[in-house]
Amino acid sequence: MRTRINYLKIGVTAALVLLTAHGAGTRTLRAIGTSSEAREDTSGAATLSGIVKLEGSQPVATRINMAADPACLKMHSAPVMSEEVATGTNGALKDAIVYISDGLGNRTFDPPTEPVVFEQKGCTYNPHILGMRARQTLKVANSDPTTHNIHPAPQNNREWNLSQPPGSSPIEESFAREEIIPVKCNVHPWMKGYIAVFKHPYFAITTKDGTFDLKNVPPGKYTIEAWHEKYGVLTQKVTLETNQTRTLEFVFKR
Ligand SMILES: [Cu+2]
Repeated sequence: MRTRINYLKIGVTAALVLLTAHGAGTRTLRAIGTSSEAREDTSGAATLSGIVKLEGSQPVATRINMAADPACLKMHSAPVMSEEVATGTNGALKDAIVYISDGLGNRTFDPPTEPVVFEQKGCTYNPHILGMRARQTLKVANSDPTTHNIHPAPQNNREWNLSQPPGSSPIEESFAREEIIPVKCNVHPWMKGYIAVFKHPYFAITTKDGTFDLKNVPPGKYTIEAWHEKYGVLTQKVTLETNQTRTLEFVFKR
């Protein structure tokens, strides 16, 4: 009985720690742009915003079967759907990454000192796609009462593969180079996510309304890419004048 109470205590403490960590992470994600803006010279900077859409009949989300791990299954009262393709109204596409792929020249950008948090929660990744900067600290948190094995599979960075039992403190790692890295869990085959690493702050991940905003972009000629895990990459070239606000639309086809 005593052991059980201790386990409960550990569980509650761990949950509180992770809640705190997650809260901090959420704030960090919002703060990335702000802290970078503060450091960079933003006079004359332009804004590039727009929307990513999926044209054609809208895909039906597939249901994830978590029966292989009862601890995962127990955490959900409603069906859990795959996040591979998620759309909003009028074909708005969620979880596309829009970023400057060329045109920044030899400008360099210091990574934010705040970490980003990639959380394993309900045996899924939260967020499904995490954006971060090269050399920024990544904290991988396990909020579940089951063991996960986080395994990013990069092409251009060091690969690692770590087991994380319930109640463990967050794993701290970082990636040195730009890359969109697939992440999987070796315990739960349905767990799939991505960590997108950039050496500059000009990237955005679309929410359910499909929109993106790249703020404080120095005037110049750029190649902008929109990436989606299922539909690939679309590219557009754009010239941004001083203080200009431009909009772009990216349309993936099924
Ligand atoms: Cu897992």
